Amino acid sequence: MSGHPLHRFLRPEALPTTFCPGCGNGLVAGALLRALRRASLNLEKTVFVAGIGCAAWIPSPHFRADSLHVAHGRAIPTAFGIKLRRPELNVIVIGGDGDIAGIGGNHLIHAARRNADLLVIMVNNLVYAMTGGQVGPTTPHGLPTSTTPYGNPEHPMDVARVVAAAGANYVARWTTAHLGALEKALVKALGREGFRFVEVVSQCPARVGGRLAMSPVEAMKWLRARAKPIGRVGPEEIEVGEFADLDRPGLLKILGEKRDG
Ligand SMILES: Cc1ncc(C[n+]2csc(CCOP(=O)(O)OP(=O)(O)O)c2C)c(N)n1
Ligand SMILES: [Mg+2]
Repeated sequence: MSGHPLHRFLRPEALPTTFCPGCGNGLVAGALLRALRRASLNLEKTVFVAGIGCAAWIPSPHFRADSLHVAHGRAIPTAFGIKLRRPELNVIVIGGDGDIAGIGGNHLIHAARRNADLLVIMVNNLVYAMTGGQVGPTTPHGLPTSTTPYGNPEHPMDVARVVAAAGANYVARWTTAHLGALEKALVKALGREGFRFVEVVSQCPARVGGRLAMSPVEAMKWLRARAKPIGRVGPEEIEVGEFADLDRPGLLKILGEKRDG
């Protein structure tokens, strides 16, 4: 690792990561670190907040930055508390589908509605991976999981569309098989104020791939083949692209204007 341009963002004592071989979390971490470098963001002015789950381990312990690991589902309100107190900091939330859209779903919708000045990155590996691969709010209909061994009888929530409808400034969805587009979306999101949400559909070799006898490479080919542009998506496919791209003032600016005026 030494000498690699991203090395300055990582804590050497935390490497190698504890992620399973072939996990998408390393790809998401790489895309985010490249985006931070491209956006010339100072990590000393950045705070990462994560709840509980495998994806929540992306920032802490790996990133050489201040990070908080908080209660499951509560990363968004904690992060906005930090942003309100220290508006000069970049505050970035990273978590899984269960953390952000399941137990934390109400916080997500209302932070988007308020256009709260946060970047939220949700790694959607389709299940609650850390606890054993249980069905969650984004599990596709029919997918077998540890709690739905005959296939998920429910239908998933389209989280990117929900967040866009709730009022977020910027919303994009890509997969770990679209790292260039993901990095671009993260750079754009880092440059905005207000609520920004980037969903990354990702492979989970341990809890999903194993059950389907699909290797990480096959899973990424599956993601690439299933991803279709917005509005051109079939029932079993993954809609990718930008769902919101607005430049409205964030909540902090509005609160500041009210206070000063
Ligand atoms: C309040 C609370 N409820 C439940 C749990 C158990 N728990 C830990 S991680 C997790 C699921 C995480 O799933 P997700 O957010 O999708 O992350 P992943 O592991 O899939 O990356 C759950 C239910 C907990 N730690 N705290
Ligand atoms: Mg998950």
